[in-house]
Amino acid sequence: MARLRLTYFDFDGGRGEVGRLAMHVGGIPFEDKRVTFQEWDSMRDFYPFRALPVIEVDDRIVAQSNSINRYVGRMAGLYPKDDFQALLCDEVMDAVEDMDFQIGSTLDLPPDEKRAAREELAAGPLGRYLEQLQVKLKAAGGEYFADRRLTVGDLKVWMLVRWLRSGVLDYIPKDIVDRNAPALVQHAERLAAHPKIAAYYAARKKA
Ligand SMILES: N[C@@H](CCC(=O)N[C@@H](CS)C(=O)NCC(=O)O)C(=O)O
Repeated sequence: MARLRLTYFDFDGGRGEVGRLAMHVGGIPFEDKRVTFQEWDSMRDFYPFRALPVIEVDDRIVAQSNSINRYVGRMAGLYPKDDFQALLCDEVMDAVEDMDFQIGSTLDLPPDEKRAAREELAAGPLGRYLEQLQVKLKAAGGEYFADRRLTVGDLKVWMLVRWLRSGVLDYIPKDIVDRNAPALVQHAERLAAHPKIAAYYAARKKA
């Protein structure tokens, strides 16, 4: 088996957390390399797209979170084999990526611009995306987004939902998910209770 090393920032969330979590759930051995934002400042220029996450597979380095999610998802048994179910899984991962990009673009704005950009996001596209993700979840059977079982698509949506509900994003109401897409809250609770996911975060708390 190839030697795997996933590099991302040291917090429980974001674009790199899906790949890490998928490998833990699937029992795939890998090196979990976590870097501080300060370290990243001097590393950035050496990385393919000057961004994280990246996965190293033996001596090859590969970027782009959703590509990594599909790759590790296949290894971990968390990516559909059926082409149509895979399409459903990809659709929600890319929809979340749209939102990650839009929210990410506000992170370094000056306070007034940040407020305006986030209020506009919350009043428009974010609510719409959450509602549509809920529609997708219901169409797929209500419990998971594809294949009627846990996939990397579920993990990716969960990361967005957790981020929004954590309240760390000023000017984006922390109840935006609860108001627009309550089924995503139940989905989040379902994932948090998954035995392997719960064990992973319990171990992280103790570490
Ligand atoms: N499309 C890329 C986006 C990657 C990205 O923007 N990563 C952020 C962290 S989530 C990053 O590396 N930020 C640090 C920087 O831009 O210097 C992906 O999906 O992996």
